[in-house]
Amino acid sequence: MNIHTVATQPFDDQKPGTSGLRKKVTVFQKRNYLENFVQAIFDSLDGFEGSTLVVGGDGRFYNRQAIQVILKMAAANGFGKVMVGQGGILSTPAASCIIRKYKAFGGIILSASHNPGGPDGDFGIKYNTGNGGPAPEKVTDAIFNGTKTIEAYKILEANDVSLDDLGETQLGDMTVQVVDAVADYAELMESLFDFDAIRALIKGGTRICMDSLHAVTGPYAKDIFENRLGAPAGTVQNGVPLEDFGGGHPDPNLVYAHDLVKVMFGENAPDFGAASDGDGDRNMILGKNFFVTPSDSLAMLAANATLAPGYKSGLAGIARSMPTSAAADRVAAKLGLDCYETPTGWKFFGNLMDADKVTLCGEESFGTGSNHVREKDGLWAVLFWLNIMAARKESVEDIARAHWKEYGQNYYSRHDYEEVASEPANQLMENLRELVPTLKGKQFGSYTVEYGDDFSYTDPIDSSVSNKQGIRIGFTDGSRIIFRLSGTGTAGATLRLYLESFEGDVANQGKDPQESLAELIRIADEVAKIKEMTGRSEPTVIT
Ligand code: VG1
Ligand code: CO
Repeated sequence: MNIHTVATQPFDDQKPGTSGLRKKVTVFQKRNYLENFVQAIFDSLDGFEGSTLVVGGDGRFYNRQAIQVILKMAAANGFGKVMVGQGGILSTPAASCIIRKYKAFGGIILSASHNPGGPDGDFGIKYNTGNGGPAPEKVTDAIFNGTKTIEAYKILEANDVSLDDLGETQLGDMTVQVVDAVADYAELMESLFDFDAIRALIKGGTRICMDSLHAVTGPYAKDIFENRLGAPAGTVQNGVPLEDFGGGHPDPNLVYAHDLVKVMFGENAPDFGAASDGDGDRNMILGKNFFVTPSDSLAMLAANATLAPGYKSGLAGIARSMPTSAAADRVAAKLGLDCYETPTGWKFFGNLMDADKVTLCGEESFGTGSNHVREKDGLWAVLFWLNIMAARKESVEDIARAHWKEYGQNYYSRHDYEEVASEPANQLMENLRELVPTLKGKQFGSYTVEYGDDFSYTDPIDSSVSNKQGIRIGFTDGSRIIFRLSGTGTAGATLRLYLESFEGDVANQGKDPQESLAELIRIADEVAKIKEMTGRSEPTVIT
């Protein structure tokens, strides 16, 4: 066996963000850049000798090259086996499923999720622990510290391994097993949802349209919807994963999933539409001419959860990220469940799920999931909705309106100012950090400030503290304005403004959220001077 120890020098920009390390492809192509980070991951781990690592990615440009490096480094560092998805493909939830099912030591997922791909696009890498979930902050901190002092990495000198044929090959002392990327995941879905009822729904004429945005869910969606559930061929559109996502932006929102929006808001629209993101962990749910906000989706899944076989005995609790609307809190209150508020990023849900405190989790950014894996899961949410529609025999819009009638409606919107200059964006946040605690009691139009702070979270299981997780302004009627800087972008800064208000009166529900939230939008600009500081007259993306 020919193991090389290669001398290297640290890079100073390898701090993992909300979801792993994300950089331009050209940065990852720098000599030793990927290798350093992978070695830092391995150096942060104890006791993996001879054990199994799961590896796969969203199929974007550089996925295959990166996997070859990781395989040779895993072999040189002493792993016993790597399970890799066929063609190097694994959606993020499928990777989580495989780590758990085969009790792997952990996994490496190659994805920059919703960020564009291709030679000039983005690439990303993250480590998931043995529970199948994103590494918690103490692990990502250890990895980051490792990248600052690294002096050498270990790699096996060997030929590339074929990733296209199922089965096992040897790489030094390590076994590489190429596994079916879809089968284990699809079986897990069949165990949670009533596939017979969904099949009958589709057979009965309910039309669905699933847009995979040329990203990783294509093969999963085709197998599940078209093969297993009998939906007609063509139900999955943009279903072939491409290295550059066809030049698109694999972000399932009303702006970037424009093909789907055209279909669902066009003439003769299908009954149900959905899209998922680059790595398959997020989802957008649409009805005929109808958009379900992700915060509402979490609340509606929770309220109807017992209709799905996997959740028929009820939920342990619900968790949502801080900027996610409080719609889920209302359901939790009514069902007598605990509800947790965490910082943005799925890694904060892991401890709560492992301790069986929560079953469902969700984020406003089109991410929903449950304890079936330890990642958010796009197709899972789609199947959950179809299961509920089949059980209730109602349309998406009917289900949503009935929900608002019962629980009230949390009007919600997120405004993203993408790729603004970093310095003024940081300044804007600094200004707010000082200003908002002084606003208590202050009147803005019809709103009175109840509190202003920078969200800090203490994990209820391990007591770890995460500070500076977003500026909040809460009003006495429960409305909220939140400001955060994105931790997933790779150019400049992205400012996210989150707005929420509550409407209990059925006559005022279902209106345009931008109109219902207009006063809060104005107050947000008055307080943060967004236009002045960013030089932008309007957001890049409104959802
Ligand atoms: C965004 C979302 C966050 C999500 C994260 C990773 O983070 O807001 O809710 O968990 O992406 O999702 P940020 O820091 O840019 O706001 V994914 O699909 O990229 O794993
Ligand atoms: Co994603």
